[in-house]
Amino acid sequence: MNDKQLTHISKFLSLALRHKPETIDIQLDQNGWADVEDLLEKANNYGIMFDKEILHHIVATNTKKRFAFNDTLDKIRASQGHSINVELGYSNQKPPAILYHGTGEKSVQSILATGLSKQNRQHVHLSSDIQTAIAVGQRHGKPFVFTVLAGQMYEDKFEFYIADNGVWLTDNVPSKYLKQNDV
Ligand code: HQG
Repeated sequence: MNDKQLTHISKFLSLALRHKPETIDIQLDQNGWADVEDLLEKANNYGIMFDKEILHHIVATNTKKRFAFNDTLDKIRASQGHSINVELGYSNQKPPAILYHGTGEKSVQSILATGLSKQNRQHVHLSSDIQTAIAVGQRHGKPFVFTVLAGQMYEDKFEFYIADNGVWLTDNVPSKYLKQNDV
């Protein structure tokens, strides 16, 4: 299987495990886990052909480590990025003093006016390195990176979580904690 085919399956997994499990008639439990056998069977019925070996390969090699198995390897979930309501079970954790958020230049004024909000997802997504933020911003056109005063927010009792793949999550970022960066 070539890289293009693997990316296609990975995107399909993001759809099924983060946004629309009903597309292939699978169910996620309250913590976002899907049964691996069920996922494989329903995906194949839907015409997306891959087996357990390929699934393990994708989970292991995915650049952003988007997916994770449970300890017994019979369940799989997305580590973050959901639009559907799941309880990922990450505990509140002290973030680094500074985190970054990449966005499109067209959203900057609105973000300055109302702060960062989670839009369709379950959290606002932040990264500890600026390169990741630039790459995330590029998905939205000309990229723009905000510095987020995460340490100060934490002192002010905002909660932060770190997903299994290292992405930092929080509920919202009021604009007073944002600084602008030109990239
Ligand atoms: C923006 C990808 C106007 C926000 C990435 C972002 C990430 C506002 C967009 C993960 C706003 C939402 C998430 C406000 C926030 N006014 N715009 N008040 N507040 N926004 O895709 O952070 O590849 O839901 O800046 O790598 O871009 O899918 O969030 O531009 O980790 O694994 O609203 O998705 O990971 O866009 O990306 P998104 P995101 P994957």
